[in-house]
Amino acid sequence: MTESPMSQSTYTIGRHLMEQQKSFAGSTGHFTSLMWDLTIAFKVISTEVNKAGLVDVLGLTGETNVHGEGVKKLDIFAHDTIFKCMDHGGHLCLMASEESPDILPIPAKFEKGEYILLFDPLDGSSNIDVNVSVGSIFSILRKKSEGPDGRLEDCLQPGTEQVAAGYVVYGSSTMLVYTSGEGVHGFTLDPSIGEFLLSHPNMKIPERGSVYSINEGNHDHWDERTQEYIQSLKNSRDGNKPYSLRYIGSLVADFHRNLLQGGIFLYPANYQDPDNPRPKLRLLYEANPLAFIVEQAGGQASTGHERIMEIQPTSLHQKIPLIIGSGKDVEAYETSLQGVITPNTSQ
Ligand code: P6P
Repeated sequence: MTESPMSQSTYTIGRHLMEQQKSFAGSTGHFTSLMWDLTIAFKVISTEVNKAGLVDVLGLTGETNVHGEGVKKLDIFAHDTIFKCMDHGGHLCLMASEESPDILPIPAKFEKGEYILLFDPLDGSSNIDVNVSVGSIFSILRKKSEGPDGRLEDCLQPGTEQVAAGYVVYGSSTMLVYTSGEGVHGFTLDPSIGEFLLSHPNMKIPERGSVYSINEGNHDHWDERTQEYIQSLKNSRDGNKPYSLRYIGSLVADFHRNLLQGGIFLYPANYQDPDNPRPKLRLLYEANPLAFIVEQAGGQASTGHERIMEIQPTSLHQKIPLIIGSGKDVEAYETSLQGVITPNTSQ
């Protein structure tokens, strides 16, 4: 059925979720209302992020606000907002947050469900003070353990077990991008009506980009093959222009740009110190959800040696090298690493 322009512009995420629910035989509606509850949390966070710069101007000292309430750091505010929006819906049996050292059980007074929510409530939050885009990232798994309460083992599932994953980028506009295995879809928040409207259906990443995203300041910490690969991007080849460096330092913003325009994001480990390779990005809260999205969009996500989504997690805050983006670019990097014996890089 061809969507009329009017129906396209009012194609809300709620309508999208209901239509997707119909396509899943035997669906109970739990996933739909879980996702709906998440969108509420993201709208609340978007409002706070977008007025963050006014904390001082409005006399909000950062200690107490006009209502006498403590003005929390935004990443703690985002964590608390997601937890409070998600703890009572009866769809989750457990949560885990990048901001919390341990698993987050559902309060005993609430009904429990079959899903687990892993989230990075506000990635790149240090960028807020300089008005750079930040983001929330989420990953949804299905409980595998016995009994009503989720357990740590339910969080430590490979990325291939994800039921859904997504991110919200709080930038010039607030945009939610998610997949439930049926392609990648982008919804832009219309603050005038408080609705996420479908703006980017069936997103696909170009198979090769012309942009690379990496913190060049870490150059001396990379292994030689990575140094050689990055150098090769700076040289024109096959008559093509050199790649451009675009690095915002906010994972969701860098990933989102590359998803739309093509390119490769790299956060290798520090191989110059084999005893302390120090990867930075987290497997459960960053690498796996973005890997699900990029693969559904036709791209790839790797440590440089193995597919991110096939890694068996060993701890909640495990860190991992992340090479993610256009498939041809990720493959070119993996090829450049052939023969490099690197230490076990996940911590
Ligand atoms: P660096 C932000 O602090 C973050 O976790 C990601 O959003 C971002 O990609 C990365 O760290 C930037 O790290 O070492 O380049 O500042």
